[in-house]
Amino acid sequence: MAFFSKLKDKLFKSSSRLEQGLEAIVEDGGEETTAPDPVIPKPEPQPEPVPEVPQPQPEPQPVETPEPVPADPMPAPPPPEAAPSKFVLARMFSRNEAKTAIRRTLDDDMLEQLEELLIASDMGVDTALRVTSNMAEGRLGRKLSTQEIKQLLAQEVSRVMEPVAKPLPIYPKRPQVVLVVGVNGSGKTTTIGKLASQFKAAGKKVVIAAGDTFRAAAVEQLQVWGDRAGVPVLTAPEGSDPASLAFDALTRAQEDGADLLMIDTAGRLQNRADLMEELAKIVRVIRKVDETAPHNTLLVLDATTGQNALSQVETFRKLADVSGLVMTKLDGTAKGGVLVALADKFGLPIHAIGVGEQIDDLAPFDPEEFAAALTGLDQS
Ligand SMILES: Nc1nc2c(ncn2[C@@H]2O[C@H](COP(=O)(O)OP(=O)(O)OP(=O)(O)O)[C@@H](O)[C@H]2O)c(=O)[nH]1
Ligand SMILES: [Mg+2]
Repeated sequence: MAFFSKLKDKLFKSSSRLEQGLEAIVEDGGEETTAPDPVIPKPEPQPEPVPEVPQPQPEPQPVETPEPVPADPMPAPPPPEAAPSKFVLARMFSRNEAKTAIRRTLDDDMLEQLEELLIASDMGVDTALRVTSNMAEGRLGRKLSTQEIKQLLAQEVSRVMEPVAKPLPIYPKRPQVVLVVGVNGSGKTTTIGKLASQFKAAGKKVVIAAGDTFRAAAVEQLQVWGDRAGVPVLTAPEGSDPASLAFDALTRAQEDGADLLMIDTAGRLQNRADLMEELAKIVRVIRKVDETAPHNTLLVLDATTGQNALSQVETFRKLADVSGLVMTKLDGTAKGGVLVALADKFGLPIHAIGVGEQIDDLAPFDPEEFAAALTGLDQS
């Protein structure tokens, strides 16, 4: 299955909520028209080219062309150097839309409804306002179909997400130390297991340190993931000092010539001061072995917590030098919009998204795919 349709499938709850909401908005006050609105002009051209989609796709899709896919369905007239697919797409849309479609005039009422819908999808008030006002720019008074609204929304969402879509950077420094933090149950251990498996498959030598020494079950869980990924897991007795385990793990990773050391941490401590002290101690101690460590501090967030993810970022940025985010549990939640709010508010890199509990359910973050999946836009 093409990755896109998998993501769309998995983001079904988010996309179906938005999709149904958009349909309801257009139908409310819209009317059936046969003549398509001639243009949805966008004042400025698309600034960024579409990034390459890494997954091979079974049939030719417009996203595979090296040229940017037009976000506006009917550019008129298309520039002479536009890719053939642009014309094909534009013709396709004109044909389909020319039949009959319900269109609604974009006015303040409609914009307000769109804002409410986006806020209800956990995009947050500020981001929802910004996105809708960008959608409206130069288009007030135009008649738009649901498909056109979806395209506009997807375009604006991917514009917000584009700058933060960055894979976990790999440095020449070996071993590269990745500290993984996040609240209890956010998916830290699972994400480490998935990442370890992917890096191993890419030929990297990976070591995991089970830094959550508070719960014996946590260590066992990590060992199961380590076995699945074929990666050694260094552990310490329950209740022992996580910082000293991290120290030993880094020393061992150096001796073994490992490329990557991933350090799991506990999500639940008595209070924030404890958590801060523990993370600070881990960092202090590993710096005795390598003063440049940790090279990445990954904050793992659970999408199902919705707006709460925003305050978690604020909290953890005070506790640790967070360098990037992983958003888990995007499958089965209607709160996927929170990722747009996070990107808009903090601008921290989003390295990957978790879309399930299995080892291969961690995907690189692709803004175009995400935007299309979130809005229910059919890209095929
Ligand atoms: N559906 C789904 N479940 C996930 C995903 N990532 C993690 N989980 C599940 O979320 C639960 C908690 O995951 P853990 O990896 O144990 O979370 P943690 O942050 O290590 O938790 P603590 O060690 O208690 O702090 C487990 O049941 C995982 O299977 C995901 O992307 N999708
Ligand atoms: Mg854990």
